[in-house]
Amino acid sequence: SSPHLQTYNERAKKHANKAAKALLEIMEEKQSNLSVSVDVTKSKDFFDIIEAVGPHVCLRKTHIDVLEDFDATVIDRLRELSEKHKFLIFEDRKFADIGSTVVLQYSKGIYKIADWAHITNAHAVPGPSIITGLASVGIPKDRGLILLAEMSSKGALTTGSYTEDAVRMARARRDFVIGFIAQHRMEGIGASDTDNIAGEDFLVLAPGVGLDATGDAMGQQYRTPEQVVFESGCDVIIVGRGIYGKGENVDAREVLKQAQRYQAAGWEAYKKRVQR
Ligand code: 5IU
Repeated sequence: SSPHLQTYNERAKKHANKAAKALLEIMEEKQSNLSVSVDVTKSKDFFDIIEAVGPHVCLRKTHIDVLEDFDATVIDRLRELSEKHKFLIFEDRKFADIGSTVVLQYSKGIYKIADWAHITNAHAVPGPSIITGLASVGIPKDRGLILLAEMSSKGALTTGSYTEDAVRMARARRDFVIGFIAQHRMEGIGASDTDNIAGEDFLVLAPGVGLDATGDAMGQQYRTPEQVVFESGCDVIIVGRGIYGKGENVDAREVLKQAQRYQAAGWEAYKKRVQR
């Protein structure tokens, strides 16, 4: 049956990519398909949020380059927390350059993303060479790549044949591309009769999730965990401001409360989806 009708555990057992396998196992174990996204600029707020939500999330999504007080200790602490609370780290880097450049952006510079991010993501716009480049760094480290197949923002150009081509690119590199940022399931999309799509299991990570708001002032569009996980079959809900609000002077109790609320809503939608 289609992967979204199987349990995360069943899928974990079959997945060949280690990062995808680990993520699916953590989701089942922690009963959480919630990824918290933390776009804050101060490392104190950044860590206050992670400490509060740690036990409730399977994945933590970072934009490491928005931290104003970044230094190497941030990575050490992030790693410690990832082990303590058992969540993976997803750097939402959205690589978009030619293969030889993304190799450098992924492994070098001040962030050295490949050293600590279990998962990162890339635009499909440069074509397959971007995957070749990132895979040359990521595969030896057991990393996983997510392609941007659909964006959540209003007027996004990631539609129709673009989305199909992104899925075809992923299909050709299933050892490294573990899924998509998208709003729907993607198995079989754009496949021809001769493509071997049996066993295809792409994780769908969906941003643009909110229980209280329908959007923001800059084109973000929100759907509920029920719509995203149950109706559209996505696997992971990515929630930012719905959990941490403005992200300044973080109120840990409120953040915890919201994380629990999203965790419960996401898990309930998943249970409803896989019940048979
Ligand atoms: N994000 C999106 N939509 C997308 C992609 C990434 O919102 O299509 I690709 C990111 C942007 C932000 C987070 O880091 O997901 C959503 O945060 P909020 O839940 O605060 O809107």
